[in-house]
Amino acid sequence: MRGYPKSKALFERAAAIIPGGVNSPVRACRSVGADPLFIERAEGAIIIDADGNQYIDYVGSWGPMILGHGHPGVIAAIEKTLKRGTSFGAPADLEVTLAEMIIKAVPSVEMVRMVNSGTEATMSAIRAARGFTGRDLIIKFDGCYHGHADMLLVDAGSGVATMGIPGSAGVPAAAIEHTMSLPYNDMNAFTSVMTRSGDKVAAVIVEPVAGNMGLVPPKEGFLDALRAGTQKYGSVLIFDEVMTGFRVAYGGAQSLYGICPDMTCFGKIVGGGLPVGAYGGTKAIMSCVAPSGPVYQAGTLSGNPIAMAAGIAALTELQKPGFYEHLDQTASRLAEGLGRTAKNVAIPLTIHRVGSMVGAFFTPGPVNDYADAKTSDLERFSKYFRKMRGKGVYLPPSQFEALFVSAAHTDDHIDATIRAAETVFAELG
Ligand code: KE4
Repeated sequence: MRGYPKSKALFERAAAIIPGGVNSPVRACRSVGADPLFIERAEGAIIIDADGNQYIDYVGSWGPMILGHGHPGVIAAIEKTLKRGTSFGAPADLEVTLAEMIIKAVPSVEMVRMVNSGTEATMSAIRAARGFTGRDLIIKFDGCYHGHADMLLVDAGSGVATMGIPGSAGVPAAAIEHTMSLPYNDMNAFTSVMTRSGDKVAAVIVEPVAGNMGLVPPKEGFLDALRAGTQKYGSVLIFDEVMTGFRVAYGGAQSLYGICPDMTCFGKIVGGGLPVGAYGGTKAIMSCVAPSGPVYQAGTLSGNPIAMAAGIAALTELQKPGFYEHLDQTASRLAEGLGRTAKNVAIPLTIHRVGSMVGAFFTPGPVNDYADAKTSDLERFSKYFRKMRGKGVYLPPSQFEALFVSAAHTDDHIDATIRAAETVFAELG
């Protein structure tokens, strides 16, 4: 039987001085009725808590750990670069190398700027799009999360295409008055808004594969409709590939679906587990960014050499022949196994997979948007989460997140996970 005394003691100390005892809300595990585990270390597909309990990890630091934890190539690159110092506040070779790798991997990106998080990437991309077009209106989609910049913390309005309402305390109505949120995968809603207001739309920002309402792939034609509509009215199409970039393919979701956005946002994998974000796009748009142009954006630690070295090492590994084929086979084994075991005990489970991202909704489905995702049985999901953690499987603590499989996950890890799920589903039935 697993015990958690050290995690419990650490959580008590943390809760007294850090909001909710965590440095990012989802880690608090509140939506699944559990306390967070404090992690001692991680290696490959395994994460070890402060009490020495081991788990097969499907959070992967929320996406960055596609190689598995503590990859020797990444660690070596960090150690080597540390000897040069940790931060210069001046340009260095490594940030140029990583920029060149991103541009080579993602042809729609002609220029790129490094930042320190996905939030900074999307916030800056929107400012650049507004500066480039001289327009204010932004369109996003319900259930898509683009970080916590004020203008993107929007809950869908009551109707299909009403202006958003603040999705958080502290976000003034003025901050989101130019942000509209539409149902994901709803081409008609999008097209009718663009017909009415397209010439006022600065940018449309979308997760090309949604990973923040659980995993919801784009419907056939949805991304094409966004591309056509933004092209027609001179709006900037921004693909938020913070999660999907270098995850679902080396060229990101845009390479899978054959859509060329005007701007792309990156994060997570591109930093190899260290704090990195990036935003890029056409030369015409990116030349508007200071100091080349009038759109201001800055960052003390942007392009940090240690983080750049980790990102370069990670992307170098991802280019090895067969990397994604093998990764996707492992993820497919997991998705198929979860679906099969749930079906065997008549648990309604809708499974989605895109590359090495896997989603499992406790609802009969289909799940094509946020409204569908919210039909999931959250109580049943919470029990599933707690029981799986008790059996040594570390899942994302929310129905509205995606599982991440890494190159360090073996068939044995997957089969052990499926065996645990078989027992848990039977108990939930
Ligand atoms: P960060 O600022 O957290 O680095 O990135 C924000 C962001 C932007 N765009 C997409 C598509 C994202 O998924 C994210 C962050 N993802 C969440 C997990 N769903 C981060 C986990 C957390 O908030 O702790």
